Amino acid sequence: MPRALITGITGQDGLYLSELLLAKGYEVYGLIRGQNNPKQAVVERIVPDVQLISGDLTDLPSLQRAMGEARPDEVYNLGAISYVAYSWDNPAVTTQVTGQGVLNMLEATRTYAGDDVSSVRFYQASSSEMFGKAQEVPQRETTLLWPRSPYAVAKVFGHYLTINYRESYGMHATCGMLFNHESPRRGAEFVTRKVCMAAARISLGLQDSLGLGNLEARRDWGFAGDYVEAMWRMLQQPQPDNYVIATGVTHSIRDLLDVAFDAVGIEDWTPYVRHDESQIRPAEVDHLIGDASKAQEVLGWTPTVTFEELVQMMVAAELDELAVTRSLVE
Ligand code: NDP
Ligand code: GDR
Repeated sequence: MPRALITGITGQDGLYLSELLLAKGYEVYGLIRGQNNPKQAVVERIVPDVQLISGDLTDLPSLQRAMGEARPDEVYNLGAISYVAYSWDNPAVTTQVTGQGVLNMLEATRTYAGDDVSSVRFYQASSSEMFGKAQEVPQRETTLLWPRSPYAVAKVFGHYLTINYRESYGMHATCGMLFNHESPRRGAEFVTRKVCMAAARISLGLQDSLGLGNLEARRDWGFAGDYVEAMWRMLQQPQPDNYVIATGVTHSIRDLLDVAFDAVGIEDWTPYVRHDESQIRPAEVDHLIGDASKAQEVLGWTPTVTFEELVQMMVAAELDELAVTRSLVE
């Protein structure tokens, strides 16, 4: 039975990846931080077969202990401070977790693997945010990186360090350069979930309005379930490499509002949406759109969920959850 260690187990991708690996017969270990993490209960409910190990990406000894306990064949480093806006307000802690945390995980993996360093396969969650001020459209694996936030700078550090450990030590260390991927499990701070929650609540009279920042921002949005499949396929390759994972289609926040409000029967969302200046970022990323043709050729990977299907799925999940909450209250 193959064994996997996942950092970021309580996050969106950690949950989907756990489900995928468990279904494939893996023994799955998840790193969980904090002395009483409130999300532990969520992990235990959704993926009860995952074995949780206490540890923190900023604490190398805890990671070394986790490696010894999990004895993994594959390590998926998904843990990070992942909210871009937060990284301007908290640049030092973002650098420590999202940047230095990668160094800690690479070191823990390398020293655990010992002489047979390529026997443990390593996945690093790199990001399309690294392309930032895009130097080429669409972006591919070779596009020059130009990060635009402390988060993206930390991701660039982790990306190049992963490549460096591959080249220096012969580690089977792979970078997935993933564009935005969403789902009903997306954190409520991210714009897709925020809009879908608000559309559902407004349609039921539970909320009056929704404050948003830049409505012209565009993203290449896919479904998280598809993207964790790509992560797994990357680690099944004989050689480590870098792969862009994307849909190749972009939409604006306005398009997101159109689909989400349409899904609840509201044709015109403009009376409900107000400008929230606090959501404007010190620097925005440009035209991010990914070219995943390498992943398609080498991994046989293609996205299966369209933008419209994704947003409709997320709104439907919000409505279901609100119906459950209401039935409990009544
Ligand atoms: P989430 O924000 O949902 O999850 C982040 C995870 O990191 C959580 O489990 C969190 O734990 C954990 N974490 C935070 N700080 C620490 C720490 N100090 N030590 C250990 N774990 C920590 O992210 P996603 O699931 O959406 O993304 C997974 C990875 O992929 C992240 O690295 C993200 O940056 C990257 N990425 C995501 C994309 C996306 O569109 N979703 C696109 C490209 C890259 P806790 O619950 O305790 O806070
Ligand atoms: P992003 O996701 O920064 O792309 O990072 P987010 O959903 O936060 O923002 C997307 C775009 O929407 C605009 N926007 C708003 N965003 C939020 N969160 N809240 C608002 O009210 C709002 N109004 C407008 C933003 O300006 C931005 O342009 C995600 C994360 O998962 C990263 O970890 C990951 O690396 C990248 O995707 C790829």
